[in-house]
Amino acid sequence: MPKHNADIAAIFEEIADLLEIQGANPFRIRAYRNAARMLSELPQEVSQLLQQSMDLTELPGIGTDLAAKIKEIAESGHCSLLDRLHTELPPAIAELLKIPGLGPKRVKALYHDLDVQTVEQLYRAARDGRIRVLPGFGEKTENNILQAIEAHADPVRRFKLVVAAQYAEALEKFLAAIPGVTHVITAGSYRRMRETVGDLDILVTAAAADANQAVRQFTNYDEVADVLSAGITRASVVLNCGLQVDLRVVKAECYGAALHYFTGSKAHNIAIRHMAQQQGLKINEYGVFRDKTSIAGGTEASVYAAVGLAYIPPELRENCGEIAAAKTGRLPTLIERSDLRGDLHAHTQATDGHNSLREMALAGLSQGLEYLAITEHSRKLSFVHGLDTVRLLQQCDEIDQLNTELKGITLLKSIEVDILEDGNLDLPDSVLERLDMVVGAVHSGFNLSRAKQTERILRAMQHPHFTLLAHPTGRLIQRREPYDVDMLRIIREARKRGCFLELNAYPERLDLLDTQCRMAKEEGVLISINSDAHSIYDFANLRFGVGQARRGWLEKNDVLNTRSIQELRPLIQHTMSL
Ligand code: DGT
Ligand code: CA
Ligand code: CA
Repeated sequence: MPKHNADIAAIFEEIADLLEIQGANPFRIRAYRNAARMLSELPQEVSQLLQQSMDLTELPGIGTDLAAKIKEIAESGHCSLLDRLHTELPPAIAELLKIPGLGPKRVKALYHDLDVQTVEQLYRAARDGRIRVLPGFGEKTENNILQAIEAHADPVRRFKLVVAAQYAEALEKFLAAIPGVTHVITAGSYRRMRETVGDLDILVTAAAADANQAVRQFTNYDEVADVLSAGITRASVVLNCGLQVDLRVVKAECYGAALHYFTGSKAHNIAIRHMAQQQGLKINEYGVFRDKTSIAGGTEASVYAAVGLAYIPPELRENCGEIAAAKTGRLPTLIERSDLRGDLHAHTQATDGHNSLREMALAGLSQGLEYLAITEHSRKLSFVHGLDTVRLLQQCDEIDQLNTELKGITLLKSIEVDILEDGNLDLPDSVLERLDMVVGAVHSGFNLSRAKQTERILRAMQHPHFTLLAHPTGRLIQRREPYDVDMLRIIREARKRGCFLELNAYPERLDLLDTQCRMAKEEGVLISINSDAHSIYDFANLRFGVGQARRGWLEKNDVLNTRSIQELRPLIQHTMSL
């Protein structure tokens, strides 16, 4: 297939780029660039000139070698030189040239000095401060690179907390078994229970003599794909899955200071350091110092105490008011997993769950739950066999029967009823009023305008039987943005109607968001932390919901399902009486 001039020019440009990254003769490189420019400006297609048997060396800047290459490309569609270059250089390196500010010279330096071959490696190198030290780069260039990559969609994968947990827990176990290692803890955003994690920051304690052994074993861990750097007390690796892990080994007497430093957030650390400075103290990952004397650092509590603060739990460390609260004794006593006494959102195999009513009940019981609401989808969701009136009533009978047999856990009759686009519910009142509670959820029409979406949900909540709004924003982490809705109005309506909002603990949802939990708390609306379990294993996800709730400053009292079933019943009574 004959190539157009522009195609040939592009091939020459790529050849010039790759030659430049390889450090080829500048004259040779310039010849390809000139030829590319000439070709792109040539009014006549070279393929036609060739058909007319024109001698291409008559074109400006084209010698016999380039003429042969043009002919090769025009006739065969590819160029053997470029094919060869592709085998000599890493395939993704040309991608680097697309980053604004990175020409072949800089890519060459990055490749030769830092072994950077992909955009992802470039991002890591910039983030870790390894680029600024290269000749001709500097901090500003490094920042520009970082920003340019971040401006591209999804440059480097962040990992969902639940996924990061699988890798972190396995690694912690591996590290804990290394001789000489005493403490192992994953700090960073992971410890702060962020929804997604950029990389893992693992801290271990060991005596100075054992540090290097720990680092070496770490870099030899089975799943390590790439060692980015390795020193005496620290290393960075990338696992096969693409997750970066930074390891730091510290002495036990620095543990608290190091843990505080590597837990972050950066904004929190900066604010604490600033506070320390005002008190004539210096704070870093080795301790808190007055002049040269260490006054704290063995534990995190000692670090906070040294600057006059109560211990701040990691989930609050975002510099969003936690420091002022710690100063004045107003820190919340955050909810814990063991505070949860029930779960108000679960499915069975009657719709898209995998287990029977009985199996779900027994699994809930084994997870310490005293009650479990069964909330199948309603008929509109026909693709998951959503329940109609008849099937729902049938399930109610089964639950009544099962409740007479079960000990230690009560099943609540409920439904995850679809909120239709007009705000009506997908099942008639006559059946909803038979239930212990009604959970409503949006499963379609995500793109309604903010005004319409808000009205839709408010209308649903005004329904006399409505109890709880499930996954209130509809977002799926890294897959679907929240729908546009006025959450404050919804929260205020919930307050008015005596309804509740869910914090869905499904790892892909974690919905309500942390800031919205805080908003609900301020408005006095209780949140229900629910598993949305579709199998007996999903109750384990409640811990991620609790983590998110803690990020939202929630205390035991702010959470509906910390109540006993006796306390719960009057709260979920139909709101019709209001
Ligand atoms: P990530 O990994 O993007 O999910 O977020 P983090 O918070 O884990 O951030 P990372 O891995 O870059 O750094 C881990 C912690 O180290 C961070 O939370 C706070 C601390 N840290 C990193 N860079 C700085 C810094 O420049 N100044 C201070 N004070 N702390 C820093
Ligand atoms: Ca991190
Ligand atoms: Ca890190």
